[in-house]
This record gives sequence, structure tokens and C-alpha cells, in this order.
Amino acid sequence: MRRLSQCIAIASALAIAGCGSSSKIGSGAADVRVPTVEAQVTKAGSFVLPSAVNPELLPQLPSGDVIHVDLVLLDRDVEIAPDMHYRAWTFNGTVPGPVIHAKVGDTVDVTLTNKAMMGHSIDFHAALAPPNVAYQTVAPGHTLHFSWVAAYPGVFMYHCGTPPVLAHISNGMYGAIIVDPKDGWGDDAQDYVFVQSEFYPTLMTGSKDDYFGDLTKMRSALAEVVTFNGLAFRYRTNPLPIKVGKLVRVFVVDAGPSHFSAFHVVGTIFNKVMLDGNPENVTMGVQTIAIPPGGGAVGEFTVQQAGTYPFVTHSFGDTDAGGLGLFQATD
Ligand SMILES: [Cu+2]
Repeated sequence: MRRLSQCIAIASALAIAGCGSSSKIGSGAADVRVPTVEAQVTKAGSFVLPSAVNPELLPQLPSGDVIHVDLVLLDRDVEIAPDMHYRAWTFNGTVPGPVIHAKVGDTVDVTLTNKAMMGHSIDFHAALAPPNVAYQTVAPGHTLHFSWVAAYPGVFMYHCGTPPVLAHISNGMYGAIIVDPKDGWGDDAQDYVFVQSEFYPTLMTGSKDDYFGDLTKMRSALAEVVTFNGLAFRYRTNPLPIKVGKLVRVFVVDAGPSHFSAFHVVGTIFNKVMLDGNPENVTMGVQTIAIPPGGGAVGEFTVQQAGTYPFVTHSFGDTDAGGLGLFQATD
């Protein structure tokens, strides 16, 4: 509550000082006011870690127009494939980090607390902000606070931008932020969120199943594990339910760090795809969505018959490495 009133106070001060831009930003953006972004670094206090939710679920849109994003940087062992425990660098203890849900015009109020062993940062692809201010590296034991206004609708990546970025992304520091368009996404749908990423593990000396990231493998882009939402074949083991005749909407981010996603659902065609999730970027009748590292897309499809519909990255070396899941369609 205290931070909410602070934020409003800052926003009001900026409005009086006329620091923000009130003109239309450009094509594809909403006509919203984007204030100057400022950041403060303080000593880290205590924190409460939110409980992790299923990473494929789109969290409910918070009420109000200020979205509080509290992220804690933690070193954690996570499972990236069966019997593969990986020494990850995380947002909130999971890979990917939590899905953030906002709408166009919202103020995203970010508190980034570093409880990890080294410096980290956060870069929001959905934001308009000077990186040296908003995306600065925060040292262990410190907290960075800044806020920004969401001007573009879509599905965007966020990630740690501390050098070497390759290592910070490879080790798990990324997630998805979804910014709803002013008029929403359209017809009611079954929503799923997928973050594709790849891993470059090497065994720890003397261990059978504990791994850490190998910078040489990262640089050569020779990934051994590819995942949707951080775990190889996660949704082959646990298929995702969909209903025949009901629209399915997928929000896909390719976190990379280096591999493109060729997102494809076997047995159907996307009736509509929005590049980066912007409703002004519509393509119809798409078989496979090309998503670059650091990019995103929203795809919509409806299945006509009950059955099992695999979804893959159609880059089949990566499919074999774990980039495959299942939709289970029932009447
Ligand atoms: Cu980092």
C-alpha cells in the first residue's frame, strides 16, 4: 500500500513537472502517457516469496492500474529434464520466472531484490526505458525499484541483462510478460503460456545428476536440453486439456538464448497469429510460427475433433531435446 501511494505521488509529480511524453508513441502503441523512468537502489530488506503457480497458466489480470511486480533473485537447483538437476540463476526460484500480466496503460511497479551470489538485473522488452537506469545491475543484498508504463500490447520477454547476458539467460533468468490490448484479446479462449528455452549443461565433478551451465557450449549454441516452461517434455508427461470447438490461445515467448522457435501444433492450423502479440500484426492460416530469441507471438486455433495434438518446435533437433508437449482434446 505504501509503495502504491509512493508511485502515485511520483506519477503526480512527473505530471506536474511535465517530464512525461503525452504524444502518441508510434504505430502499434496505445495512446498512453509514458512518464520518465527513474530508479532507486536501496539495501535489501526482508521479502516474502510468492508461491509458484503452474507456468502455463495466464494469471488473472490484477485490478487497478498499478501492477506490483516483486521479484527476488535466487540461486536454485531446478529440474530441467528427468534426473537432471541444474544449478540455475532464477527470478523467484523458478525457471522460467513468474508470468506477469498487465494491460495497456498500466504502471508496472518493479521491486527487484538480489538474494543471489552475484549481480543481476531485469530487462523488460515490454518497456520504454533507458537501460542504464532501469536495467542496471543490482548487487547482492540490494534492491532496485523502478516503474514504467505499458504502451504496447503483446507478449514479451523479460530477462536478466547483466553481462555476459548469454550466461545469465542460459542459466534461467527469463520469463514472459503479457500486456492485454485495450479491448482485450477477443473471444473467450483457453489460454496457455509457453516460454521456450534451451540449456547447455555439464556434469559437476563427482556427481551423477547435478549440472551447471557450460559457457563453451553456450557460445557454440550446442544445446542439449530444450524446454517449454523450463522442463524437457513437461507436457508430454502431463498433457494440457483443451475442448473441441473452443478457441485455444497460446502466448509464446522464445527466451533462447540462441535457438529460434518454430512453434507448431500437429493436426491443426493457426487461424490467426499476432506477431509479438500486437493485434495490429495479424497473419491468417499459419502452419508454423517463427519466433526469434527475444521475440513472442500469440496464436489462436480451434480443433474440430477429439484426440491428442502434439505441439513442438518444428526445429526437430530441438524437438528431440525436449521441445515437445501434448494437448489432449475432449468433447
Ligand atoms: Cu543475471
